[in-house]
Amino acid sequence: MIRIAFALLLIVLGAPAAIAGSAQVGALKITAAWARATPNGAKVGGGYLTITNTGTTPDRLLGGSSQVSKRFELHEMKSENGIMKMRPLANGIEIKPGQTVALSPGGEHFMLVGLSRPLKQGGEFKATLNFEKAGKVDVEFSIEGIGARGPAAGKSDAGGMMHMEGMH
Ligand SMILES: [Cu+2]
Repeated sequence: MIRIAFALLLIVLGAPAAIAGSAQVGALKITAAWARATPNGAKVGGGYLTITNTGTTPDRLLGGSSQVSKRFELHEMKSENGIMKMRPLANGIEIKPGQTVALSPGGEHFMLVGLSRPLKQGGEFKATLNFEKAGKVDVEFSIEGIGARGPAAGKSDAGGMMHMEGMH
């Protein structure tokens, strides 16, 4: 019984690291990191995620880098004369204490500029986020369909199952 309990404990402790799309640095929790698949030959792609500040001081997402693009820029969408345009966020995005900020299609997003390979649905890539106070943290972005609105449901559950099977 003790051995079984210990094995279960290992699974529970090991699970967070195994979940793609999540990370934590200091008081900042990052979840649902995903990107849209890109057509062959595309030079840019969009990346999205959710950040929650569980701490007592504000922090700021300044930008980052990715394994699959020359630049990993923070952009916002703004309507100008009825036309949606995007532009770089020079000062990043502030996350106040207790606040949850979601980057999403049609809103603030990461722009992968100068893709070194197409983003293929079902794959993933690693990116590093840079926060003003919390510093740097690596996150795995899952790659969803070209028209996806968010990360596929149940993906993290599947990862958990694989983890458990590995214990046998
Ligand atoms: Cu953009």
